[in-house]
Amino acid sequence: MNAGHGAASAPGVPNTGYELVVRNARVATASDVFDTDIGVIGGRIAALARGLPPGAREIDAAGRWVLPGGVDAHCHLAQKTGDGSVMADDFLSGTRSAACGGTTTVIPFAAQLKGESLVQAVRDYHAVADGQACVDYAFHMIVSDATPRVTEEELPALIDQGYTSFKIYMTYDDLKLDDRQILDVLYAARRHGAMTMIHAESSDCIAWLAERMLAEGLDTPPYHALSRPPVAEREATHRAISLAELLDTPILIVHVSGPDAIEQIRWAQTRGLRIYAETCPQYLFLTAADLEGDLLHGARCICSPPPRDEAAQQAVWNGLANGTFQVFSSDHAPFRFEGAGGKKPQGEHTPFNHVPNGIPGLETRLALLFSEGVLAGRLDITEFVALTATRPARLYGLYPRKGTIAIGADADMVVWDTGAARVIRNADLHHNVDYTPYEGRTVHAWPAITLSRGQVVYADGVFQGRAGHGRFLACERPEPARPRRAARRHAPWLAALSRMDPIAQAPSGGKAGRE
Ligand code: DUC
Ligand code: ZN
Ligand code: ZN
Repeated sequence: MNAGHGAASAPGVPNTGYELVVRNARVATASDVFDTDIGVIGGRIAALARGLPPGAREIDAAGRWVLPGGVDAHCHLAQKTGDGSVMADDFLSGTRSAACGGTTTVIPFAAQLKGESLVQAVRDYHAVADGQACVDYAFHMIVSDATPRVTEEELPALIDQGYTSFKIYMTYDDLKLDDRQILDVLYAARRHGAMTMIHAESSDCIAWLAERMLAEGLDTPPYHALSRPPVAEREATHRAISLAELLDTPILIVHVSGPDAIEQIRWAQTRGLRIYAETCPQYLFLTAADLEGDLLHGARCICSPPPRDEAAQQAVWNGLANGTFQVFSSDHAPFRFEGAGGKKPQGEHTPFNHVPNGIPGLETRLALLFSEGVLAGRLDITEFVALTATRPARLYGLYPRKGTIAIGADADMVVWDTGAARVIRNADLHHNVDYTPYEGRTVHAWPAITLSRGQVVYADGVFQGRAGHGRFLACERPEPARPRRAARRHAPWLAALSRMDPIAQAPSGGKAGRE
């Protein structure tokens, strides 16, 4: 396994070729646990063996867990909004916060506003990202205007260039697509091999309830949750699954909040459909009660779908443990509580429907799950790695470069301190948000050292990275986004489309998504 060749050594250090050796590591991947030293050359893992010769730099893990750096496949940084709100984190502060929480790859969203070109949206997003990031990054896209030009020209070209996933919305007037438009987007995903992420909440159910609540003066944060009940999420989840089944196209349902949607997803998975699902810390550690309090206190925890109740938290834990969920992301959507552009555009009496949706969580995602999942005995360490690094990398075309500890992978790794209690305090975090929903919560795991391509970006409680270290990652077409093919037997309507549909025609095992 020792691939020690090539690199120059620092003055006075024997030339073993390793620019870095992480010694005495207890490594977990998505499938295995083993004790090893890790040799790094050129920012990549070059050797996994005990007793490696000295490297130019050495880190002694002293038997602690060394895990793949986190891949946060759902976070919002410097994203354009249409309502005057301003994301508190740009690529510098967001990726700094990520590094300090053990995340070494982020995938935020290049958002298309209605009427805008998707290509231009991606170009604009590069302008705010490139040169700023402290860890590596890829882009999802948000498709809010599914015109023929977008689905037939822009999406295929962008997918070819490494933007191989996009999110669509079933709610929010400025973002939502109707079912016909969703089918257009899914068909493009099918033809070109991309992964579609879906925000599944029923726009009309929510609007109907919210209008009536607001007319009655019921406009405080708890009504945000009451206007977006589980049934609205369940209905949209089922509809999204049905649209995906119609076109035999894999989808990933993002930020799933509780048992109603989980049951739909499990049902679809049991039917053999390629339906993937993501959940987030807010559905394990918050409830709708966190939206209560004086005036806008609860606006800090306004996000969509909203956090539910303790029974829903348990259902989400069960879904993590039984494989219903493939991904655990932060859905970091950072808005400051105080000040312009933040949670209170109309002051202390801002109605809930004017509070920007989203909560911060990039830096706390891994520690919360490690502590309450692994250390509390709810998840195996391998499952933790799969949920937070390996599967998101696979689902979005970054594996095996990202998301694992293996020869040839980027040397993105985290040495973990476990055992000691640590109280989460916003004052200790590195994002640009003036609160954390997890203030005062105790965790028993926290990164000791974060390495991005072999460079220390966080150690001993101190950010040690720099803007511009992070590189843009062009994504491959994800294998999990391939249609099931066998479904053709059960979907003769797709066979009828086959003259237009290269996937339906290609022999089994053929290349997905190439026209
Ligand atoms: N959806 C997200 O994915 N993030 C924040 C708010 C939302 O509605
Ligand atoms: Zn969403
Ligand atoms: Zn989000």
